[in-house]
Amino acid sequence: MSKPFQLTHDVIASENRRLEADLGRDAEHLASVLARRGAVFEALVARARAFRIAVPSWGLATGGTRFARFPIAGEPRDVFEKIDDCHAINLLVGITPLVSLHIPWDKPRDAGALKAHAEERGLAIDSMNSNTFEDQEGQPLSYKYGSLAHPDPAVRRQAVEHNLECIEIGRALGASSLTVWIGDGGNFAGQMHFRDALAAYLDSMQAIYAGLPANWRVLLEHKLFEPAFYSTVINDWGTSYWAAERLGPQAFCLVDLGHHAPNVNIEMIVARLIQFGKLGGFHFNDSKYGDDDLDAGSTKPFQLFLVFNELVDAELAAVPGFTPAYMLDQSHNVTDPIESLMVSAMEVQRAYVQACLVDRAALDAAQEANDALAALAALKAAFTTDVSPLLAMARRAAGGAADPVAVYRASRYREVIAKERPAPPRRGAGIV
Ligand SMILES: [Mn+2]
Repeated sequence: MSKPFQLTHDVIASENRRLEADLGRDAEHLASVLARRGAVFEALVARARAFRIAVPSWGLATGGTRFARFPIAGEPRDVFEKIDDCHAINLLVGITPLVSLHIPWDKPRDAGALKAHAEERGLAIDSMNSNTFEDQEGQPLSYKYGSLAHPDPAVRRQAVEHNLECIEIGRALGASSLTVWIGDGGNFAGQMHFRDALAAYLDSMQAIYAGLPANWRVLLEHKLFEPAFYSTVINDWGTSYWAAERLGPQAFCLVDLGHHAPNVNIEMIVARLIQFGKLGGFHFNDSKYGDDDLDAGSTKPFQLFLVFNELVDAELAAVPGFTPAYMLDQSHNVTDPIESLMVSAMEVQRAYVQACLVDRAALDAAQEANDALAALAALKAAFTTDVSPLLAMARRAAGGAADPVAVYRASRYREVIAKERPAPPRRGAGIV
């Protein structure tokens, strides 16, 4: 069998040459604008290049809604092909060498072979995601009424065992964290005893925590609603923080941007978790109504910038233990998932670089002087700066594409892999 189609640096370089003259002029102009503000273009390129965000294996196939899923040709049929698509993404954007896996869908027959497959492509597995929100074939007990917080200890035990298995698989793959989101909750008032359910969750999580390797983290993901529409067990950051605090120093909170009520001040939640030493990571996406799982930065880019304003502030202040993991968690229903993931990774990187542009001295002075207008102006000056040429230069310097979507489309990657992957993909993995 011939080797699967791969994008190459040669293809990327020839496309980059086409854009070279314009990019050079745009970058020069931006560098002079930044210099007037005391910022150094090359230093920001270095920070942009050092930025890292993980791609979710479950985002590589077309997503779906509660109503339907419309697959596209060439979707990855197994975890090896998912890694191949992640490789293409990382070659083009240069900031996504990490992959988050979802068990059981990504459970490898041979963990060593999968690890080698990823490493050969310059990729590493970062976080293992468990699934107890859907039943699997052959599974003895159902998660219909919950998992880690189920009233029946036998169901809880089964869910704990699954999470411990995720850790074992992850250990063989070189992963470093377990992300736990549960669908447990109630659809009706009175369905669930709030305090008993949370106590059961903590008890189950303690058994999982006990199985963590010493260098691992467990990331607790809260969610206000869905699939349960009246109450959820880990409903908000406060409950998540309470659980992480009780579990111990290897437990942290994960913020999925879509898992809050509309208009909640997420950047403030981020600041609180930083201050309390429990911010473990993010699932980036965007939303207009609920957990829409739209592409990061597509709907509320200012909110994304404000989140990064808090993150960069903590980075500059060298807050002890501040090493959050950045991951995408999206559902791509009407776009090519590879294109959406590339654009989303770049939008998160854009928010990071824009936050790096904030004049912290001016912001501090405005806050000291209670000058609200000047404080907002300091943020807006950074947010309204078009850093696109800087990001393109950073990608180019890393061997990536100045315009990743243009190169991807010119390479006809989707059409070629569609021929190489004729069999229909398995029904998609879960979206959390
Ligand atoms: Mn999530």
